[in-house]
Parts: sequence; structure tokens; C-alpha cells
Amino acid sequence: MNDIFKDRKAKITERHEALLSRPNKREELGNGIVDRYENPVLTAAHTPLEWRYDFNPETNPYFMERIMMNATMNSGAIKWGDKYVVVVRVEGADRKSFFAVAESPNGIDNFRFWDEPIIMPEGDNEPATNIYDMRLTRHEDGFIYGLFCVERHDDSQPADLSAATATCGIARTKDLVNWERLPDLESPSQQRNVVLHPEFIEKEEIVNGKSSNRKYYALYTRPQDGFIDTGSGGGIGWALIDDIEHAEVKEEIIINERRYHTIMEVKNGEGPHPIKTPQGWLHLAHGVRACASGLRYVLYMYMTALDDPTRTIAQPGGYLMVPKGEEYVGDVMNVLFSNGWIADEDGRVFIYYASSDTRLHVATSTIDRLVDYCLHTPEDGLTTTASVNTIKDLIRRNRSC
Ligand code: M1P
Repeated sequence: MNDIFKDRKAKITERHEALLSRPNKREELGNGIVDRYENPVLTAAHTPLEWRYDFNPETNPYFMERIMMNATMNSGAIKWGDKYVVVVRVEGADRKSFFAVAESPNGIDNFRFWDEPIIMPEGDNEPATNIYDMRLTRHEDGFIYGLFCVERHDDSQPADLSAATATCGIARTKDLVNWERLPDLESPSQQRNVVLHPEFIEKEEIVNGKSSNRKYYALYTRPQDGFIDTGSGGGIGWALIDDIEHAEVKEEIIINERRYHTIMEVKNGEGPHPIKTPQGWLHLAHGVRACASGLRYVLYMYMTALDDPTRTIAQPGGYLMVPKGEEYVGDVMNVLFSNGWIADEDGRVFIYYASSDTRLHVATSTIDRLVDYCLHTPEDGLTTTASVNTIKDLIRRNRSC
């Protein structure tokens, strides 16, 4: 074994271990709603060395990185026994994304990838070019579902190499290792950011004069005219699905609209599936607006009624979180995106969010704090006058404190 190989392997292994076991520190004070942390929880450098380096000195005398990783980003999340688990969108240097599981003992540091990335079967679907952004749902039917974006070249435009289509892929598992791929979602429009609601929705139906309750799966959708543009797609949608094994959007209503001069003027999309609380369903989503430096992706929240998840009962004005400091910089600048959170039994909430399509972070809060934030933060009044009146109202009330 030559010295270069031996030396580099030893140093790289030591640094990798130090990175993986680095403690994460909560930032002081925060804004009272969420706490952020000093370090990202996963970066490309956290991926196992076995995935990147050839460990044979004969075939890799310089101990080179043979397969480079570019990013660890938009991740689904789930509590798995006593572990905090994320299904990470890992992106290689070749621009292909794949899914890989990583776990942490406390949800905020010491994340380690499981031995091998997930092989996602194609099932009977047309093979995908790229897959990403899995939303995990432990459904009351007993399965864990992973819904994700499936990207393929749009062959109806053969001359345009960038023409692509976005479809929702559906897979389910009981162990996060073996996945059963179901047919992709059939929908009149392209779809990205599709999320499975964790409970069945029951609807009364009259058949032959007799009333009975029928159970449906429910999806949060995001209809879009093209691969990037939502166009006439008005926001976050909702669709009932009678057969998850042949899922089809037959009717879709918009439950969370995009609006002019808001943080979600250009696009929005549901994040992870909503969390059930006694006061209603807590939703996390991303909103997108355009500015001179491009698109700005921020996170926001809203709440819907327990007896009707399509009815909004609270929508705090503006954003919950925006890119801060180094989070602003990355492959796709000015982006925060979240498709995973964990509501722990003790009421803590772990929000996993990626910054600038590059790395994964955690922010923590509690159900109580997030409900308080949603129910008591003023709504966006949609004009400057309304915003100033909201501030003046707070000042007036503070004077009498
Ligand atoms: O690059 C920012 C995000 O863009 C897309 O999100 P949306 O469909 O809402 O525009 C997705 O590709 C997402 O993965 C990415 O983080």
C-alpha cells in the first residue's frame, strides 16, 4: 500500500467521523416560534465514504473520490422506534437524485446514513430519469407511503432537451428498505409536491336509496401547467382517491390559494403531511415569489379544521422561515424547502428543511408554540394600509399593557 493512499484514507476517515459526531448547538433566543441550530444536520460530506471512495489501493492508488456527491436536501421524515429518521434526497455530481435513509438518536445531530441507498423499483411505470422530494406518511391503512416527484423528458418536444414532465410517484413500505412501487398518480395536469393525508376521509354515499360511508385516501396536490410553471394551477389542491393502487385525480379543489403580492404569488406547495392537533391540522408549506435575483422560496404555515381538512381556520401573514446567513447560498440560491417534520410524543416538533437545494437543517418547536403562532399571528391584509393598521393595532394594545 503506497503512502498517499494510506495517509489520505486515514485523514479522510478521521475527519468524516469528526463531522458525523459533531454536536449541534441551538441558536440563542430565536424568535420564540422555532429554534434554529448552528450546523446543518446533513451535507454531501456526511454521505458514507464507501459510497464515494474505492478502498482498494491497487485500483485507487491516490485514494480519489470516484463518485462525488453534490447535495443532501429535501427530506421526508419519520420517527422510527426511538430514532429520528430522514429519507434524504441525495444528489450526485451527475445531477441524479436518489433516496437514502439517515438516522439520529436525538433529531438534531449525529445523523448517519444507513449502509446503502434505496433502490426504488419502477413497477409498471415508464422508467424515470430523476426522482426526488419524498413525503412520508404513516397511513392508518398500516403502510408507510412515500410520494415523490418523478421527472422524465417530455418526448412530445423532442427538439427541446430541457423539456420535462413532473408526475407523482407512489411507493409503500413497512421497513423503509423494501419498497413496493404503485402506479404513478394519474392527473389531468403535471404534479409536484403531492402529499398523502394520514387518515381516510369518509363520505356518505347513497347507493340504491341506501346510505353508507365510503373511505377515501386524500391527497394534497399541486397542479401545474408545465414542469416549472404552475400557470393556471391556483395553489395547493386536494383530491380524493378511491383506489391508492390505481390513484387518479378525478376532482381537485384548491384549498390554499396563491395570491398577488404575497410570499406565494408565483407558486406554493404542501410540505410534509399536516400534524393533527386538538385545535386543527397544522400545515407547513413553501411559498415562492419572483424578484430581480430570481425566485425566493420561503416556508409558511396554515391550519385547517379537524372535521374538514380543506377548510382553512388560520393563516398567519407572511413567512415562518426564510434563508438566513449561509443558508442563502448554494446551488439554487435563496431557497428554503421542507418536506419532512416529526411530531414527537412529548409535543416537540422537528422541522427538517433544506437550504438553497444544497444541505439539510433542523429547526425545533412544539405543537403548542406552532398552534399559538398560527392562531394568533395576524393574517396578511394584502395591502400596505392593512399591514400598517395591523402594526398600529398592536402598538395601541401594547400601550395599555
Ligand atoms: O429549486 C427549488 C425547488 O424547486 C422545486 O419546487 P417547486 O415545484 O415548488 O418549484 C422542486 O424541484 C424542489 O425540489 C426544489 O427544492
